[in-house]
Amino acid sequence: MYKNAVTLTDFLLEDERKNDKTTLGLTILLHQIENVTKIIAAHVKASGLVDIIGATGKTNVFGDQVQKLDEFSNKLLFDMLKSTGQVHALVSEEMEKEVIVENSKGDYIVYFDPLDGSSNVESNIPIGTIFSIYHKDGGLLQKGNKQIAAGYVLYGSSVIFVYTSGSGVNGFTLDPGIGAFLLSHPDIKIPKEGKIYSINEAYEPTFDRKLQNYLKNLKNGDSVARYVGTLAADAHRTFIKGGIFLHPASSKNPEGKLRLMLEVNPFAFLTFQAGGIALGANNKNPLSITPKHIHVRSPFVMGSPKNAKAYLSFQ
Ligand code: P6P
Repeated sequence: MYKNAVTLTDFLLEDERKNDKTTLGLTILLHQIENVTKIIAAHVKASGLVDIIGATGKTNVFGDQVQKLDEFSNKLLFDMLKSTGQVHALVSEEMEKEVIVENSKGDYIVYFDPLDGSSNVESNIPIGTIFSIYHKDGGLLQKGNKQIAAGYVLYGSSVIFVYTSGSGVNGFTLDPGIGAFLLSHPDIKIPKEGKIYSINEAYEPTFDRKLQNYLKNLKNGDSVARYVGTLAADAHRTFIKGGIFLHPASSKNPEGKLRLMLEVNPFAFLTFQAGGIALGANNKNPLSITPKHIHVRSPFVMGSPKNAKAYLSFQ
C-alpha cells in the first residue's frame, strides 16, 4: 500500500528539478493551490450540512461564518495565493477588476474561477476550481499560448487535481485517508475518438444552421449525449472518455458565454497538451487570441481529434 504512491507535492518538486521552465516560485504557487483546493474540497463535501448545522446563521460545520461557498472559495484563494509572495496580480471570475498585490515581488499572474459551476452545489452535482498562470512580464492581457501552467480541481465522486506546465497533463486523486493528492492519471491523453457529445441543447434554436445540421447528423448516428453544466466536469469526462464538448456562440450569446482567460484558455492549453483539439471564435485556436479585457468571452469547442474534425466538416 502506497509503496509506489507519488504525491502531487513530490511530482511538483520533480517537475521543478527536471524542467527549467518550472521555477521554485511556480512550485510554491501550485503547491498552495493544492492546499487551498483541499480546504475547498472539505467544505464542498460538507456543503449539504451547512443549512442544518449553519442554521444558527452564525457558524458552519467548520466554525466559519456561514457564507456562500463560492464567496468563501474566492476569498480563500485570494488570501492564500497572496500569502505565497509569488503573485503580482490576481484575477477572479467572481470579481470585476483584477487585484494588483501591493508591494509584491511576485512573478506571476493567476487567473482563477474559484467555484466553476457553483449553481450546481445545491443539487450535489460536481463543481470545480480552474486556474491559469502567466508570467507578470507579459501583463494582464496575454495570449493563452503564454500560459505557464493551467489546471482544474474537480470535486466529484472523488476529488481530482489535473494540471499541465507544458510537459503533458497529469491527474492526482485526493486520498482523504492521508490528505494527499496521489498520481492516479499519469500523462493523460484524450482518446482519438469518442461517442459522447456534450452541449446544452436547450439553446438549439439559437444556434446557427451549420451547428443545427451537425447536431442533427449526430442524432442519426450512434452518439450519446452527456451534459453536466460544470465545465470542469464536462471537460474532464471528455479527457477520459473522448468525444466532444461544445459551448458555442449563439444568437443569445453572440460572443460565447465562457470566459476566454478564466475558462477557455486553461482548458484549451490542457486539451492540446492531452493530444486533443480546442477551438474558439471562428473555430480558430483560442490560445492565439489577444484578449481585449480580462473578462472577454469566447465560444469553445474541445475534444478528440476525430470528433473535432467531424464538427469542422459542418462549418
Ligand atoms: P449553460 C457554469 O456556470 C459555466 O460557467 C460552466 O462551468 C459551464 O460549462 C457553463 O457555464 C454552463 O452554461 O449555459 O449550459 O448553463
